[in-house]
Amino acid sequence: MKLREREGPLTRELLQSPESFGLGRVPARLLPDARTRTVCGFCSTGCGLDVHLREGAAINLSPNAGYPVNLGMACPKGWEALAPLSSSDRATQPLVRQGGRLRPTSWDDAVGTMVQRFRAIQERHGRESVAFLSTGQITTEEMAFLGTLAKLGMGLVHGDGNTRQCMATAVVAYKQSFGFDAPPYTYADFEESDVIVLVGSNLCIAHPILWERIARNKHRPEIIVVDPRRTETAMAATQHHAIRPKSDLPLFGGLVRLFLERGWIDKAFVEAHTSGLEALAAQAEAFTLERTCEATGLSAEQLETLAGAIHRGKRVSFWWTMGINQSHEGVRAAQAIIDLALLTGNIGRPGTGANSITGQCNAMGSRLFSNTTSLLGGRDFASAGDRQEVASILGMSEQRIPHHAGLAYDQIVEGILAGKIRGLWVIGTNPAHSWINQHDLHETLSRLECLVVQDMYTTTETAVRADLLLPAAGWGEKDGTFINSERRIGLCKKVARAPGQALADFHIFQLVAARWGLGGAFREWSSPEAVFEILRKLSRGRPCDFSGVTGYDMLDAAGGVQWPLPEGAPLPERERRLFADGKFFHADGRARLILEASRPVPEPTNGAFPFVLMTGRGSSSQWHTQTRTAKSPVLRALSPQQIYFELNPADARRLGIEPGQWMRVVSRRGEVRARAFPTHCVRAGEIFLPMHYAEVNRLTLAVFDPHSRQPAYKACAVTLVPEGEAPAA
Ligand SMILES: Nc1nc2c(c(=O)[nH]1)N[C@H]1C(S)=C(S)[C@@H](COP(=O)(O)OP(=O)(O)OC[C@H]3O[C@@H](n4cnc5c(=O)[nH]c(N)nc54)[C@H](O)[C@@H]3O)O[C@H]1N2
Ligand SMILES: Nc1nc2c(c(=O)[nH]1)N[C@H]1C(S)=C(S)[C@@H](COP(=O)(O)OP(=O)(O)OC[C@H]3O[C@@H](n4cnc5c(=O)[nH]c(N)nc54)[C@H](O)[C@@H]3O)O[C@H]1N2
Ligand code: SF4
Ligand SMILES: [Mo]
Repeated sequence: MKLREREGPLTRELLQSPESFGLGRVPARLLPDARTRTVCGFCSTGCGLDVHLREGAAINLSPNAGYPVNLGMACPKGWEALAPLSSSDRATQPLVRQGGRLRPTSWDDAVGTMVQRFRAIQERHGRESVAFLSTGQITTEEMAFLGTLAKLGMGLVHGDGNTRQCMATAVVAYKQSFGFDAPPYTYADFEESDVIVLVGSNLCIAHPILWERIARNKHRPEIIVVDPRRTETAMAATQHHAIRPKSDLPLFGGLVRLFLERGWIDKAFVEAHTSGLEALAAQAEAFTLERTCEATGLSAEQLETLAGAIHRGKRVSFWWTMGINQSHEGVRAAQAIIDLALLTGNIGRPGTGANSITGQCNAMGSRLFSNTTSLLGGRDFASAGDRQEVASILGMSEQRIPHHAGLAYDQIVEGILAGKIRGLWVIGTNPAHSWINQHDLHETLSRLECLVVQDMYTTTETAVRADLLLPAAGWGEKDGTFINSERRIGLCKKVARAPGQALADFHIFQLVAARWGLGGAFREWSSPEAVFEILRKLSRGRPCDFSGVTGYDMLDAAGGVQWPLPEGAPLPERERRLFADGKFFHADGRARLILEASRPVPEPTNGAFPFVLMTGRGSSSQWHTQTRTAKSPVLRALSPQQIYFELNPADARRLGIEPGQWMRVVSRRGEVRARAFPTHCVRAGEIFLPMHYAEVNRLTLAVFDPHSRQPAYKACAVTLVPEGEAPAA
């Protein structure tokens, strides 16, 4: 093959190696029954899937019955996980922009060009002028490789992930409250609770198998949903409290005050295991019943019903997702939920917890090992001790490690606008669709001197803007581990051959390292399992210690292992939760009670923009920007193909809007055409648009939580205009 003849030795080796490229050799563990277990590559539930193989290649799959997560169940995306791999728009060879068009080139040329351009930019504008944006959807081994290569090798200072759009709020809330980013629960808690409080979390759509776990609860639980919308989950609940958008902090602050006032707290637990009660009580003063009712729109009776259920519960679990995280005050809202769990002693016991449910298959891996917000292993870039520890484990100089975390996603975008960042490497995320305030972002990306995009497809909104496109293998085409929401490390296996010359991200990082002249520094990073060994070492002694996981075979045999599992600890039980001993990760072992005053929403509605726009997941068959799920005919058949917005039938009647009518949804930043879907799921004055359609983020407002810098995708002001008319001034 001509292209291959032009490749350098490492590239040639990778392109010929059956392990990385083809399926020439079938790992021994796959042979006997022509079926192997892997974990799903979509959501953070982390279901176990059996892949059925013929001659070593996947032909079909079914949910694994023995896996402790999904117990034989899978959602439509899991069942269809193989479909996106064979799509015709797969990136099969590196592409480089020449004369305005992307043209095929060799791996050697592509990686050479990337290295040469990034180096040139760094030489002209300083090390900080090249940054990366990565993802919660590659393996932990790949994330660690990328973060270490970029920051300790290539000297990049700034790098962030799409987890900023997603989990940053929960991370900061946990770090401040518990002393470490540690979701405490295990999925069995869904089955053990007698009261389940779901806040801004639409499990039926976003985590269907976790909803199935609730359905297995034998304690006839009270299921309480706090969500402005009457979602599929709210419909199935026993209580639904439709609060005003972004009034979660007033609500939970109000509950904290009420519980303190009535003495509905677990005094012994609070005294022994928390600090900050006095300051909490002082802050809680402001959250009066009147204010809570006014801010949330709930009546005093509704609040009483909610509070009473939590108070009477013996095992109360609180769960939250994007309704909380994507907010201008998400961190403090999450902490108010944590406060309530701590005050009532609902933590560390079966069926309890202040539990953030994460989003992507490996968001949890990224939280620990992407080397973006925190230094490898959940450490702190600013701590000399932490830097020293990492340097000695990696056998690299401490001087190479930046002394601060670097810019957050929005600051990287600002940096491009300001001309400080001129080169960007985007891996496994599609910001041109998913980032907030899209119009500005598209303009911003066009200012880059060099945009490198590493993706499975050539057609994503971001890939089409690339100067250089690196074709990546996807889930199922490579080995590695994911960490799910309940901290379970699961093994992903290569069951299909990547098309054309596409390479696993792992191997692309190897090529970049070699070409950058770092081959020696990364000699030990020779395979995913070798890197897993390095990660084990990096985890040792940390709260996330999994040094007791001896390797991939153990993960495979055990059905995944939850961290922590220190070396020498007994073989894992099926389920584990944190804080059973009441000891938290702050130096004094105590959890912090943190409450702050609520702030007004940044963009309130007014006469010109009278509707609050919320965005989020639309169906269980659509994944994010749909680069993968839209490739499956089955998933396409299960979800609306045209963009639509939900509005209340009363609003539709008042404005004379017919079901299915095309309307313009207009915000101060832009507009989209979408079809009206009148439904009582949203209240009058509120609108919901699924995030899966490319134009949605034209409308959203670039507002961020000040502590987590997570975008507030779930509230901005819009108006509705019939096609052909101008918005009222
Ligand atoms: N099918 C499918 N599943 C997915 C994904 C997908 O794209 N498709 N993505 C995965 C990822 S990465 C993530 S992060 C998760 C997200 O999972 P979820 O967070 O459950 O999903 P969302 O629809 O974004 O938001 C949840 C709910 O928040 C509500 N909400 C909006 N504003 C507020 C508010 O102010 N307060 C409260 N209490 N609620 C509010 C919305 O009405 C919505 O019902 O899903 C994961 N699972
Ligand atoms: N309006 C609005 N916007 C939102 C949200 C919202 O609720 N409302 N939610 C936000 C949230 S929570 C999230 S998580 C983000 C998600 O936003 P994105 O990360 O932009 O969404 P994805 O479609 O998952 O993009 C993943 C990309 O990686 C590629 N890919 C998949 N697997 C691999 C792989 O193994 N290697 C490589 N190199 N590439 C791969 C896919 O083809 C795709 O292009 O969206 C955010 N945006
Ligand atoms: S619930 Fe999540 S992990 Fe399970 S099959 Fe569906 S997408 Fe995959
Ligand atoms: Mo997410």
